[in-house]
Amino acid sequence: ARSALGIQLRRFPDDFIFGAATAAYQIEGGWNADDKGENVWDYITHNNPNYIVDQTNGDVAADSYHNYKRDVEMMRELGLDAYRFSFAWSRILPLGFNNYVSKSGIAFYDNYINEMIKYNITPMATLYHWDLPQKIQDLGGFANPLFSDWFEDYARVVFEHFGDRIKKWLTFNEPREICFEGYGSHTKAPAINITDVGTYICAKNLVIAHAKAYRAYNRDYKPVQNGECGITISVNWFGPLTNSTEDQFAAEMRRQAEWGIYAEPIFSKDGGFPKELEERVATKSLQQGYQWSRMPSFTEEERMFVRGTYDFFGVNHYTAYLVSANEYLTDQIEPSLLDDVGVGIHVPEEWPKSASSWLTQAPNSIYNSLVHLKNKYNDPIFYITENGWSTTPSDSLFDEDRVKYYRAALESVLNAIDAGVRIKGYMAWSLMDNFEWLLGYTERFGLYHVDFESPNRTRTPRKSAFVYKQIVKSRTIDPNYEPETMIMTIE
Ligand code: GBH
Repeated sequence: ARSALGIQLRRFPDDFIFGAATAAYQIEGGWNADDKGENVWDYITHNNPNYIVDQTNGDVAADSYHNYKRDVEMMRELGLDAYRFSFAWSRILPLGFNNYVSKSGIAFYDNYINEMIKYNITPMATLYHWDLPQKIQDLGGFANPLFSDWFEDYARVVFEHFGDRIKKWLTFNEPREICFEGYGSHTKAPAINITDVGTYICAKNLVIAHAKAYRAYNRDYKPVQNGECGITISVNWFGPLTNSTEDQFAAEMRRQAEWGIYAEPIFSKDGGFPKELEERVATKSLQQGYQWSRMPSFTEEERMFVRGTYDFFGVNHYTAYLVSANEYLTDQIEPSLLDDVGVGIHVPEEWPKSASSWLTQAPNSIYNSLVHLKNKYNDPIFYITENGWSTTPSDSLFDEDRVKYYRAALESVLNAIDAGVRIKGYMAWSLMDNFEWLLGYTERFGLYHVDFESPNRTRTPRKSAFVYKQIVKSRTIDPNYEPETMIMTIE
């Protein structure tokens, strides 16, 4: 294929899957529709409205509970191969446990999935995108070792009802955000903020829960349903600030702290937590007066149980940071994960800035991340399960920065493919604007703008939607493509 100016363009493989992603709490609304139970985001936003910058919540969000047909229409407009969404545990099991399954919860997802299937859109489903039933939180949530059994129970209900149509499963979305932000810090619900052990205890129980669900699927559903199961981990790139040995080691420590804690037990040959981090935390714990390491260990049986429980590696990738052993150090709460690693983080001024403080456009960072993971974890199959760019609510529909970001990101995917990375698909975050957690509706990630003032939450395509559509259709990235109109149709 050639661009308008006659440049030879690289092509995505024919079987490469292009899609877009969302998450239940961020789009569905219907927070108490029928018999749905309360989850940790319902609880925190209702009881502590100031937790969210604009004091909003996901009670209605984009109202996909009622607009799901329009959502599928948008997928068709874009010509998507796939759609990644998540199930709300508290909609399916309102009481948290499997003694009661909601008929209306099942019906909602049946309708949504059937509508996708009708138009040949492959569903990719996440079992858990942060909306824990509040009752399970009251029992300690991810800090309770029984959590893994309750998660397996829930997973089995979902496999049982939907596995005939869903062939791509993700257990958890972003363990780092669940554990570090939700338990070791306070920037996600349930905001436990127990900095010394919160992240580590959650991490261990989470990977065991993942393994129980994976093994349940493998043993009892896969033989008939024939799908695949993985997990999505947030992997931003952490490279060294300089080529010094110190900075390279600092970057490795930070990678272990950011995603190694969750990836190593599942994807590495030996399993268990990352070794250098494990040693560091053990040493510091003793110095700090603990008689045990703040990072729990795996028994031999647990290590083997978790190891190898994947069919593919789901990667959410947004940005990169440069890591230094000596520069840009900031004071950290002691004891905590970030104090344990104790490295400095830097973002070069020249990397373009989004509306989100944490998100800049870093050069070739998908390639850097995937090549690293390929070498570290024995060449697994990858899907990019999220990647996207934020703008502010007042920015125009002509989202030039998002267009630039997507083009650069997808070029980086092609670079990875050229380097032999086995990457099979890419999901843009997000199909539409949605509830951006602590930032409420103040940051927008959608290919489609959503009018949160209008009762029916009108969706309107941005320029990036047209550009993405053209990429999906042509399987190439034409740097000069300009949509002729802003009127969207289904082809
Ligand atoms: C993803 O997380 C989520 O899966 C998705 O639900 C979300 O909407 C999307 O990104 C966009 O944010 O500056 O201390 O407040 C991406 C990883 C890590 C990004 C934490 C936001 C905020 C940290 N996230 N980060 S802070």
